[in-house]
Amino acid sequence: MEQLILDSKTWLLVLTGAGVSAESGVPTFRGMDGLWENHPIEDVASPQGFGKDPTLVWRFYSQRRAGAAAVHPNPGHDALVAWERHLGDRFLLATQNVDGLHRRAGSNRVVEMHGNLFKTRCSMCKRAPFDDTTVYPVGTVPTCDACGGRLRPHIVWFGEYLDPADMQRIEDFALRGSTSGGRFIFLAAGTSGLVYPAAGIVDHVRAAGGETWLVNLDPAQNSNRFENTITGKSGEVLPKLAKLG
Ligand code: BV8
Ligand code: ZN
Repeated sequence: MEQLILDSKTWLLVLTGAGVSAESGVPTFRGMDGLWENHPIEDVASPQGFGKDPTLVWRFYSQRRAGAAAVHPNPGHDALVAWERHLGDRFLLATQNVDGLHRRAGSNRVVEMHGNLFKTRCSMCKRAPFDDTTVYPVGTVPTCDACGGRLRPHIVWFGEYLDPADMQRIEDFALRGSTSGGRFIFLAAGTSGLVYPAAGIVDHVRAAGGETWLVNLDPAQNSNRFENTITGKSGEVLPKLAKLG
């Protein structure tokens, strides 16, 4: 397999998707073929869905919260921790995953673009999102003890904007990497390249002259926009892919 040389000249931006957590036992989105208990994912991961049936949405997220708490990081997560430790502030991990496994594995330089299953916020008042591991009983919708409004998962749903600060952090890193005079590399792993704006990062990197790599089990929607594509399981490929120089 080709090797990714990570040395003192390398700047590396990594994007991960559900495929990186698949070997930990977390179901992927396309693996659920966009359905959950025969509900289209947009019905349980959108503000409209939450407005229509908050009990169903909380059942979906409580189930995934319990599921994510019961699994562990896999060697793919561990490899990314090693790369961060080697590259320091010339490494940044942007993840679409909400399962919290990157942080549990030891990643610190992480942008959780789509939120986190273990955070809850009020859908009504400006109370800050808070850590929450509660698996709420089926049929209940938790309410805010400050304003009585419905609580919601601190997740970016379809049709909702990502946190501008998160996107800014990714863009700033890509700008520094691409103007560093070193080698700026973007590697996406375990993502079907369907969901924007995450799926568009590869285009920004190419426009900035960066090198692009994709590690995925199947061809992704945006595979053809990557210069280097490695087909395989991230838990097997990532630990062997990098040569730390
Ligand atoms: C936004 C939180 C502005 C929920 C998620 C039409 C065209 C283009 C865009 C749009 C459009 N219509 C609407 C949009 C915008 C929409 C979008 O992109 N829709 C797509 C579906 C077309 N995007 C948005 O709404 C975003 N916001 O655009 O705001 C705006 C505002 C108002 C109106 C319009 C626009 C918000 C997107 C965030 C949505 N929230 N997650 C939750 O998690 O419950 S997205 C959700 O999908 C997850 O975060 C997930 O991570 C993400 C993407 O999926 P993947 O991670 O890629 O996972 P997937 O299962 O798809 O693929 C796994 C891959 O891994 C597979 O390819 C498989 O082969 C591979 N694999 C499997 N096992 C392994 C493996 N690879 C390696 N190793 C293995 N072992
Ligand atoms: Zn409130």
